[in-house]
Amino acid sequence: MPDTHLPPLPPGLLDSLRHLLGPRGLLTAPEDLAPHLADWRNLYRGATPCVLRPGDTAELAAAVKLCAAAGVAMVPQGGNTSMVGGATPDEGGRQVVVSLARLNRIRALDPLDMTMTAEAGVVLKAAQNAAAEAGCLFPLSLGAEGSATIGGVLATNAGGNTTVRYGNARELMLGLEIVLPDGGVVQGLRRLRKDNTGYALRHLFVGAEGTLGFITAAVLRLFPRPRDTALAFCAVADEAAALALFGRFRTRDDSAVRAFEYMSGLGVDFAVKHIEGVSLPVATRAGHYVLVDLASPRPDAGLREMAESVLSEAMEAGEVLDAVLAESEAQAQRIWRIREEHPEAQKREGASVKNDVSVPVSRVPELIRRASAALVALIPGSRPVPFGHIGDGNIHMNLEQPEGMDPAAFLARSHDIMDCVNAIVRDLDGSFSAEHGIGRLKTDMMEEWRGGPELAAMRAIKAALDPQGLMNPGKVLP
Ligand code: FAD
Ligand code: 2HG
Ligand code: ZN
Repeated sequence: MPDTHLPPLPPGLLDSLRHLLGPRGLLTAPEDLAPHLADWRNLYRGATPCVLRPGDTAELAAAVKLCAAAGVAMVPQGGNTSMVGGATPDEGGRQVVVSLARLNRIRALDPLDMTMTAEAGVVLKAAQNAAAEAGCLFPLSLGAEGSATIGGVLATNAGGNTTVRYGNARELMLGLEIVLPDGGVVQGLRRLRKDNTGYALRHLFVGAEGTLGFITAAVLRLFPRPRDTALAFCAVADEAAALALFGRFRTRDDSAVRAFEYMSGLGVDFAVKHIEGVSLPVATRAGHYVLVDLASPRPDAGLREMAESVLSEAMEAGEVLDAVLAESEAQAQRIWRIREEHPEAQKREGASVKNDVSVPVSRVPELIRRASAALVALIPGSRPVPFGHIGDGNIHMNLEQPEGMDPAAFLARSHDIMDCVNAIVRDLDGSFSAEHGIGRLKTDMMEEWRGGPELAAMRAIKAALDPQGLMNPGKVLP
């Protein structure tokens, strides 16, 4: 609850910010603030005196200087699609939300350098489109790409569907422009493949979730546009068969595997049940499915023939039970929706707890089997819905509430559920947060998983760059 004994902001600050940013750049009306206060999962609902919406880097830097001088905390926000409450202010009512939405220009695109310089507020889908218009590919792809921003995907080091081929956001970044917590601007928009000039500061800000400063623009790597593609949706015998199929495709042509995604039978059932236009594209209803997306810049790569050959081998081996190859781009998109609508379908089915975990790829089948059994033993009737980026060892080991259970009573067990999965993940040498980050949700896990010298070094970096502790307080570090 807001502390009503203290003024929300030091006197005069709002006037100075209004003068600097103008009416478009400073929101204070409750109806304008509301969309910035709750997270996508509705886990948190914060409060803020205002939302700043600077129009360019210089305005942001000047606003940050004013806030820093007044000792006011700032919460960077892009598309507000964080899965861990990273972009929402706390309930105290004194943290200022800083939206990067108006920094939404593509500043440069060079097909020969294979780079694009995009501002932080450019929506991921718009960045993909800009690259495509220039005959190139910006490969980062995730379900929230219609809202998530370049600043947000870099600040969380997002992964998504194509990490298996192109890497996560960090690997797609060559340079950054940054506004530091005191308002200083780091001009690091260098589009160089080689640049060993002291500490690689840019990498500190990727994955820092806005706790060290603002990303205002980035130089991103581009790739050749795919000219041959093939997409298969397969019913597979079990988790081990899904992984074996991944191995078969990778051995045949590693560079062609653009995405390799696992879905459980229940997750697919939820997508079919809750999302209009989604249907099962194979005749066989199975306990496990995979989506295989192949792409090559070579028009004559013969990916369809390759997929047919690999799938028939896998069928003979009993790994694949049934499969369909998309006949058109429209069918490929319909098949992708089955996978991409998993988060929304789970939301509509009821309360669910997410476990965004990773293990070495070879141990994914054991993770899914052990965690599913342990979760059902923990909460009888609960429904495990594992899905995701099996080719990266990153499974969303999510748990749906038992049918008919009070959602609040189920969510009250969230920490037991996460602890249950994390104990198995630890045993398998994995990580408790693969791609969504720590945000506010997982700070209490940091001591146990990253404590000792590792956490001490993180705290030292934070203290050096943000000595007043004004950048996104309460996130990442416990
Ligand atoms: P926000 O949610 O606004 O912010 C995220 C964090 O970054 C916050 O800590 C915020 O303070 C900070 N931040 C934002 N902008 C800046 C900036 N310019 N400078 C400094 N800090 C900043 N993630 C994956 O990795 N893979 C997926 O497959 C995936 N799928 C998703 C599917 C759905 C349906 C949803 C809702 C989310 C999904 N996510 C996924 C979560 C993912 O973290 C976000 O979609 C994305 O990375 C966040 O972008 P955003 O612009 O919405 O950032
Ligand atoms: C995805 O891969 C996202 O779809 C969201 O990372 C995962 O909803 C989830 O748990
Ligand atoms: Zn994911």
